[in-house]
Amino acid sequence: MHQDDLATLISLEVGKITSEARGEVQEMVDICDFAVGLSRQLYGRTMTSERPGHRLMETWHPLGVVGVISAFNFPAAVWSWNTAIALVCGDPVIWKPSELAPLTALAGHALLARAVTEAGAPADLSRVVVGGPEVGEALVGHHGVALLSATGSTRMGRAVGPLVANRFGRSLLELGGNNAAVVSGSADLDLTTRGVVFSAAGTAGQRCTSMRRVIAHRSVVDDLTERLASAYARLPIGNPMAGGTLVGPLVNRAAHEGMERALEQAATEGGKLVAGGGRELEEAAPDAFYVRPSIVRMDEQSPVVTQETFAPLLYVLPYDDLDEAIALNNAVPQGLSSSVFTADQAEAERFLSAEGSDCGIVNVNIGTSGAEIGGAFGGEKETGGGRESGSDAWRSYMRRATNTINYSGELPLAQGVSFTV
Ligand code: UN1
Repeated sequence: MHQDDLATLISLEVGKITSEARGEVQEMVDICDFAVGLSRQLYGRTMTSERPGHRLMETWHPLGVVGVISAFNFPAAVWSWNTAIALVCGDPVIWKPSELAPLTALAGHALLARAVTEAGAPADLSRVVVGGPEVGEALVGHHGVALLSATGSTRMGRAVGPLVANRFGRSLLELGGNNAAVVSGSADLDLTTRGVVFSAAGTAGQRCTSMRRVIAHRSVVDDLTERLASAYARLPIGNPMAGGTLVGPLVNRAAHEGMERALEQAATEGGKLVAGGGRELEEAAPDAFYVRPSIVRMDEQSPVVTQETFAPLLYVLPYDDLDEAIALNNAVPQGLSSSVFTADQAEAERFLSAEGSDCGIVNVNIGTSGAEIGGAFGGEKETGGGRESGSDAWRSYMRRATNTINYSGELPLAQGVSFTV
């Protein structure tokens, strides 16, 4: 096992704290286990034929080469979700990792290459190509790439999606999120505070599933904000590989600038800073961008709140009734993850129902991040619509053939059509 070595590389390259970096490697291990079992469960259906002496069924075949473009924030897990499933579906994989995490990519890929050799499979089943946008463009434009699975910003997805569609390739997009928790008046505020802090400040707010909005009932919004602000003030920030640290650095200067810009915009839109707001450890580590996770109270969902800022910046808004909270949850362009914290089962069920959250991930009494690999992962609207990882996400990596087999010796036509020559 190389869990600790890979986790160290992830911490070094992207600043993830050790526990989360190990968790990411665990996600790799889990999806590999899942894929091995899945390899015996790529089921097709058998349907009753309307014609006597006929059988109707579907079979699933490998789709072809899968191109994977992954982001810096999950430099090992997202590749693994795609690759483990693609390989058991019979598809070779070409991977373009983030330019910010090439070492994790080379190490992860070397482990796979070893496993491929040990299994006696063709060495070219999997390739990693480290490089800039030109590598991504080559995958996007190449007719030989049957499925392009791309994780990153909505801007990237907006560019990639039409290009792949134009050559009738398939794309699987996992783009931005703007994930909210609705906190009802009946919620357990202690549990809620812990859930929100992990999702909003954990990973320095750099997961697609990071919580960016709390929509809290007016009866609890002040109490909750105070609890969150006090938890934020106690967050240990620093070297991600030092024991006890909960918040490492942002990935780079641009991420810090993005957070600063959003904080300024929030202030002009009426936001009130209640926690954080500044850079930390600047003297000790001038090239690293440590920030104190921030909370901004807003009276309403102003434009800055509807944008995804990839940093630990949480907006807290009040609501008066659940319909309004659901409307606010859904009134953003992104649709990845969401949660409701409540002790009221009817409220939870409403949030989960078709009239509830419009996201691909909808949770009750846990935060928006930290999904298990067993479920399908992805979201709607500007999140791109793709589903990766568990459940039946494998179907995107295969092509389906519908087969009709006639063993009747006659030639009856479907729909009762008569055509005799
Ligand atoms: C991502 O941020 O791109 O649900 C993936 C989670 C992780 C995966 C996040 N299991 O937060």
